[in-house]
Amino acid sequence: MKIERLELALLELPLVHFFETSFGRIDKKHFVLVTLYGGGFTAYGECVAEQDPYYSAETNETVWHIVTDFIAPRVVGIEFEHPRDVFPALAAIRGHNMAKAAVEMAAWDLYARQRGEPLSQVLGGSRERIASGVSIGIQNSLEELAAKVRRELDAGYRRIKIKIKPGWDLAPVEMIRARFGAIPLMVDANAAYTLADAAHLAKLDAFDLMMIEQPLEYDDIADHAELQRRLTTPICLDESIKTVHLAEEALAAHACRIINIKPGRVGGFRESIRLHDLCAERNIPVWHGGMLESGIGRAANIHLSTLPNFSLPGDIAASKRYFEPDVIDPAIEVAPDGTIAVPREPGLGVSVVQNRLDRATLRRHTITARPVSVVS
Ligand code: OSB
Ligand code: MG
Repeated sequence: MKIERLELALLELPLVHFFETSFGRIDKKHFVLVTLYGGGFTAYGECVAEQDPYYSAETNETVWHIVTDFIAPRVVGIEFEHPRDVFPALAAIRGHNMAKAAVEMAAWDLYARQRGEPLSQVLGGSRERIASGVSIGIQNSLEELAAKVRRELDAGYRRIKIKIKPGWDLAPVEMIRARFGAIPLMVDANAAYTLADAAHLAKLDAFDLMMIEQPLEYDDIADHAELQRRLTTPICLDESIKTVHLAEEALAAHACRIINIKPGRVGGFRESIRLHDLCAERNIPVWHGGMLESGIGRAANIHLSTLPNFSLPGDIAASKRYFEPDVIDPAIEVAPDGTIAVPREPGLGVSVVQNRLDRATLRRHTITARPVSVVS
């Protein structure tokens, strides 16, 4: 498989509803889309970096820089036997997993399209449908939160996750339990607490949550281990699991009992599969995280979720919760039983609407092979 050309585009899509986490509120989604061309096929990789370095250190601008100056010269014009060889080819570049993942995931899509197989099959997955959960951002009031929870339960979603932060934690959980009973419920703090809050967080134990996601700092394994000793609620790590190696350290330290997999965070599909397999070996359930992706990235997440150890519903919901219209048509929908069908067409298996992409594009850059394909 030869990658003949790489295109970068910076897109802006309005969100149907603002999304607020402990690090802030956004009402538009800005992301970099990588398009690869090879053998007459076009493939996509949606980057999950954001405009601000709040979830992770990467931003759309660092992605643009790293892909243009360091990743493209190592992949464009190069022959790869298999997309699993792309991540190792980028080993000289430290970090920047979201930039690497966008290119690597597009390479898997290109490979799958060339073989005429759905991405899920190439990744080694076998499910035909995946279980869908929702992530509900911080709201302006408990009433608004209750209305959202009601709507998502009515739509069939299989678990509800709410974002929490100091000042918006016990009350929303208490309200949901009081009004909606024993629904599958979890919380995500996006690193908003410190170990000094351990006694406060332990009050959440009374609500029988499925898990608490990333309560403490994004690079703090030891404190999570200490916190887990003080909680009965399982800790799930998101931000902290930046590499498979860090996951091994976190599991060895008992810093979490569940892991959320986002391919962008760990450098793409190859590393996600390794992380998935590591967790399977250790009896650690995993679920697929979300980063408010457009239909392109959402489809990629669906395909990866077909692997067997994705045993809990992921943050992969219907397109219309985020974008109306999405950049793909038909949009991704959730059935009344809270599941999503895995696309069966080759590659990502969704149809990108070019004029919607064009309208959303703020900036574009094309990179073709250099005359000499050796990186000095
Ligand atoms: O922590 O899981 C997170 C969105 C942006 C950044 C981080 C996170 C999220 C979500 C949204 O929770 C999940 C979704 O795509 O619905
Ligand atoms: Mg999270």
